[in-house]
Amino acid sequence: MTQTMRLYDLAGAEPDRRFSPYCWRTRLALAHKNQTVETIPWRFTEKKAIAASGQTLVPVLVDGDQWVSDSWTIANYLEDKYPDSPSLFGGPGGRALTRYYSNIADGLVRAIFSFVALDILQHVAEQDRDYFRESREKRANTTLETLVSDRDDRLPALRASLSALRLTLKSQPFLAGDRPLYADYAVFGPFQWARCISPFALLENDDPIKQWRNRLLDCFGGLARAMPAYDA
Ligand SMILES: N[C@@H](CCC(=O)N[C@@H](CS)C(=O)NCC(=O)O)C(=O)O
Repeated sequence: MTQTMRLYDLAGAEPDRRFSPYCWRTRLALAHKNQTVETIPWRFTEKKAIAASGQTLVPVLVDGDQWVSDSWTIANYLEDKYPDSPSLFGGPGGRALTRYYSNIADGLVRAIFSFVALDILQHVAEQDRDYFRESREKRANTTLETLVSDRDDRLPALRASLSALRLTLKSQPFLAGDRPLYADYAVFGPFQWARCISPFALLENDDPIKQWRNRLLDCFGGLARAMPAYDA
């Protein structure tokens, strides 16, 4: 009998508040591949639980005796291991192009962090609070409070920086065309992360990016909509 896959998935103080931009890509990739997965709520400081993956970050997928980490590696693993399920990339050219989208999405995580960093702190589990503050303040070289303090002033520049994404989604429902592929899930991750932990409205309601985000919230029976989140 095949075992259900397990996914270590970043959770906040509430076990259902799943807020990793990288884990969200993987959740949607698994759904796209029609794979059933048991998600395990994981906190930043629970490094021992994922030690078998040989690194310290989530997502970590456990498929039988295989431990796979890193969202891009996981997407490629799923594509290669389950070739009969719907493709995440739409062929070799799509796979190569999707690497670029995945990297763009990583950049978006870094950009959005400076808007929502303090909101994340409000939601991380008690045992993670000191670790989160110390590690992120060291990385940002400032306090979380200072980092977000001018976010209203910086918002127009963030929105303007998304113009290529906006223009694309103005003319087609998904980055991959009529139906989403992994490129959509990768870029969706940072927006889903933000709405899961912050009431701050990164996007205007009539922004084609927000409308695309909402379409992705509806995919797979509303999988990404079902979690605790803000309506930002
Ligand atoms: N390149 C990795 C990045 C994963 C990552 O940064 N995960 C964060 C959660 S969003 C994490 O596990 N952080 C643990 C820590 O900071 O100690 C991927 O794409 O999966």
